[in-house]
Formats: sequence, structure tokens, C-alpha cells
Amino acid sequence: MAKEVNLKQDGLNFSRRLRRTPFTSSVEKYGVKGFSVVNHALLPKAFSRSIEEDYWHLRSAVQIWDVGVQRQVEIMGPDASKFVQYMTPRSLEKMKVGNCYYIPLIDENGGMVNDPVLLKHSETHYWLSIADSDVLLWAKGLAVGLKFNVSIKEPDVWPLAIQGPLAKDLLSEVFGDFINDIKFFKFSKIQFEGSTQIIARSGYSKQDGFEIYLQGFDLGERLWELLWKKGEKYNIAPGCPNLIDRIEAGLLSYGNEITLDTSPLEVGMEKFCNPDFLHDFVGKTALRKLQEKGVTRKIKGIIFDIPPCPPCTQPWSIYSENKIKMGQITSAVFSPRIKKNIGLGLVDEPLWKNGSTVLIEIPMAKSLVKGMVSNLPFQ
Ligand code: THG
Repeated sequence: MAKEVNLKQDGLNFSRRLRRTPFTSSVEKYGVKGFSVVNHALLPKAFSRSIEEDYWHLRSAVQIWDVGVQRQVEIMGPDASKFVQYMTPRSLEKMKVGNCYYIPLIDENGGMVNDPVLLKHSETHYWLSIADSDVLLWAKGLAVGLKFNVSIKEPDVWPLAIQGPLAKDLLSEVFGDFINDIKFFKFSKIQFEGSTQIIARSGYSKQDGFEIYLQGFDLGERLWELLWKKGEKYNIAPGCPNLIDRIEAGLLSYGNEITLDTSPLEVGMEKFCNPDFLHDFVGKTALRKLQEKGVTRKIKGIIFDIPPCPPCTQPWSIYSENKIKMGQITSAVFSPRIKKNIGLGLVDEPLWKNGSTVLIEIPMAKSLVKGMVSNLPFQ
């Protein structure tokens, strides 16, 4: 009889296409309980503690997050500045070396392609630190088609986030006091094992923190271990982007709140779309039309007071009190601080007004659930 081969087919099947990060072996060692997939790579979703415990810990101590899924798209060459400016409606005229900019990338219809953080290394060298869509291919297509003199690749760079109010204490102890002087959305350089690394004051939380853009996959475990060891006295814990903190802060997620079908004007990025554009960019004509027409829906917060809601794995429809569909919730969670459920989603005019009553269709709920529209961030 043939020998039995253990080929388990249930769960998520791992292969080269589900990319590991330099920190994946560390999160496994430190008790990761599950992953999501972003940019074809593994993003830790939970450790041993509940998301509520992680939330309170994030607000009071320091956490180390494997956010290697925030892949970099590197733009280099004589036309790099011109090309990056052509990719976004946000003016980069005042952007200096050492700045990070949160920018919308839009397509020819004004739809959101991605919402990356842009880092400027020099006039001829940029990184786009991307959310979950294939910007590498979009950028290559644009550059080839429009004959920009740039080279575009995914470099060997892997963000590791150190988040929480004690992040500055930990990192200044490890790398030097100058860490305290790095301002929000600026980056500087640190030395690690003979290499020079980029560190920015940024991250996918509103609890202060930094992101080290580790260059060199093989240094991952050692960087993690160093920060872990030095972090013990600051009560460091392994973590991941926290759903409660993210929704309270109104930080949007590409693929959930933001898609190709939404414009920057609908997802809180209108401040990066000054209509007196002096530069040319993909989607300019379409964006101008959308600006002239005015938007009819916007991302808003929704509060609803029922026992902790299930995870929002598919959009939940939102209705007006007279049962007309007027939007959807795409992320939701129970906030232990607000002591209610909070959600994010597109809401139509005029229901988008702060304080409007909405009815939400939540799976398993016996009837429509009453909720209230709220401004972001949640207070
Ligand atoms: N850090 C890095 N890359 C990333 C993310 C990150 N790429 C993917 C994803 N996150 C991109 N999305 C966001 C969303 C919000 C912010 C950053 C990246 C953010 N916004 C601030 C705010 O909304 O207040 C500041 C925006 C601004 O400049 O005004 O921090 O987290 N490296």
C-alpha cells in the first residue's frame, strides 16, 4: 500500500505566492494566532491576547508590528520627481528630502488606485509605501507607456512598526536621543549592525510611533530580537494594526473603505486635491469633473449600540429611516472605550450629516439595527 502523505487541504494553503516577511519567523516564535494577506504577503492578525487587551496595551506601552506587507515601490532615475508627481493629484512642489507624504493615486476615471505613503530620498529617488493593490505593475505600465526615464522595482525593504506612547523611549535608548526629535511624517537614519536604515515617525495607529524600513531581509530576526530585548522593561508586546484603534482614528483601509470605485474626494483625501492644480497627472480631467459635480457620498463613522457586533466581512447596507438604501459599512468593531460598536463606510447625502439616524443590515441580527452617523475620528 502506498505510504500516506500528509497533504492537508484545509485552511489557507501556503506557497511561495503567500510571501513571508523578514519578521514572519519572529511573529511565529512570539505566538501569532492568524494572518491576513496584503500585497500577496502575510500580515499578522492576532496574538495570544484579545483585540481589546491589545488595544489598551497599545495606548499605554509599546508594540512591535510586522508590517512588511507595506511593500515599497521604488522609483529611481532622471524623471523620478516628474513621474511621481504625474501619479498623484497632491502637489509635491514643497516636498523635501526626508518628508513622508500620504498621497492618493488615481486612475483615468478618478478612482483610487492606492493610498500610499511617499518617501523622498532625493530628486531622483522615491519610495511608495503601498496599501493593498498592485502599484508596481500600474507604475511600470505608466512609465513604459508614457516613456518616463525611470526604473521601477520592489526593493528589499520591509517596514517594522514600533507603535505606542513608549516607542520613543525604547527607540531613543537603542538608537540615540535624536529619535525624540523626528517629527510626525519625517524620516531620519539609524545605524544597525553596520548598516544604515531609514526610520520614520509614522504608522497605522494614532498612538505615536515609528516605522523602520529595514533594508536587508536577512537582518529581520536580529532587529526584532534587539527591540524585543530592550523593550522588555517598557512592557513591549507583539502586535498588529489594531482594528479598534484604526476605526476610532478613522484610518481607512484600501480594499475595504477605499476601492477603485471611490474617488479621493469621497474618502477624506479632498485636502490633497486642490482644484488649482498647476501640474498634470493621471485622471486630472476626470477629477476636475467630479469636483465640479460635487460628491454625493462620503466616508463617515457610524455608532450603533447593540452587543459587540460580528466582524464585517462583507459590506453591511445602510438605510434611511424610510428604508431607502443610502450607503454601506465596510469595517466595524466594538469599542471598549466608547462602549458602543463603531463602523466606517460610505454614506449618501444628506444622511451623511453628523447625528443622522441610519438603519443597518447586520447578518444574524433579527431586524435592522439603529445607528447614528458620526464625524471622524470618533471622540
Ligand atoms: N505606513 C506605511 N505605509 C503604509 C501605511 C502605513 N502603506 C499602506 C497604508 N498604511 C496606507 N494608508 C495610510 C493611511 C493613513 C495614514 C498612513 C497610511 C496616516 N494618516 C495620517 C492621518 O490620517 O492623520 C496622516 C495623513 C497626513 O499626512 O495628513 O498616517 O501606515 N509606511
